[in-house]
Amino acid sequence: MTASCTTADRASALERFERELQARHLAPLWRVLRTLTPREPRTAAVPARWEAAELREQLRAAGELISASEAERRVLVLENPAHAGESRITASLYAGVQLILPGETAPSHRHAAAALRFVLEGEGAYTTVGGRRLPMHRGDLVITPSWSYHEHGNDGHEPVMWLDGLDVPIVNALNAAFSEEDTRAAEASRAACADSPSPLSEGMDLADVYFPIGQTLEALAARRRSGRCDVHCGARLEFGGPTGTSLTPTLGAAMQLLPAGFTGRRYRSTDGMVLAVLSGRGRIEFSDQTYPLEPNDIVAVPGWTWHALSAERDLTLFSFCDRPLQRHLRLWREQRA
Ligand code: GTQ
Repeated sequence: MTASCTTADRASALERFERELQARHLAPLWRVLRTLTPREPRTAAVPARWEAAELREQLRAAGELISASEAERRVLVLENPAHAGESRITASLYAGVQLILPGETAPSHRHAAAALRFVLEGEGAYTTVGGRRLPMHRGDLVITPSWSYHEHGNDGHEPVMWLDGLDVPIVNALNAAFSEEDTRAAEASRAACADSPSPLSEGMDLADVYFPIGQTLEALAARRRSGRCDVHCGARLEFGGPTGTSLTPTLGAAMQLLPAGFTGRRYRSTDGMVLAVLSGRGRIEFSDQTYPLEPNDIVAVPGWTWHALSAERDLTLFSFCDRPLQRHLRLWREQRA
């Protein structure tokens, strides 16, 4: 009797104590310990897919309703359903799809966030990085490293669409975001073509920022011929500098080929990932749902989420992720079923 009274008294005293702590900007760790240091990652982000036809339709509508000069960048941000309003597709990655119409330009600027562009559709656009104009064809990958000036334009006759991947959530979590407009003459007027000898900004090498699709597919075909086909991810190549450095300190990217009939085993890793289908047909299976994969579909694969890939027809997938940062921090882990 006495003991239970004491227990109840103590419980209410503790409750009162915890309420009083709040006013002093103190908090009891014993209430949040498992949230702060979970047994394993528990991401709020959920798997999601954006179907190519629907994306294209919404972008077309955006093209009619807002000009590139009004928008500055005409982009539809891909938001994870569990993170509405937060401009993130996974906990740590930003993704958007940008549309640039013939004759439009998106003015030169730079920001602390690093970016990559993977071209989904249309001919005739370019991105200028560090003073060098890089033509963009479907499947090309263009990197704009942190704090490098970049501008986009479309000299062609068709709308051009690409996937933007940025490390914005990481940079913002670190409260290290800066940006500025390019106050010098427009980059485009000075920019030379990629195949002219005009140098890039100091410390930048063309091979580090520009990955034309032809060379990517050649390398992938060679990987496939070599017979090195992983049971989880098929023939997979990570983009990187010539010396094996990662694409950017935060973001990595890869192209992978799953041969027709491939059924991958389940896999998960701590990095978040965004997939874009270059060609072919297949599907991605999560624990609760399966999405078909068709050209230009985009899928969010949150970190530490089981998934398995399979191909009906030779399936070529582009992806980007925050694996380089996690590796550098020695946090990266993977698990293979
Ligand atoms: O093209 O510079 O999707 O600054 C988001 C922020 C694209 C860009 C985005 C950007 C850009």
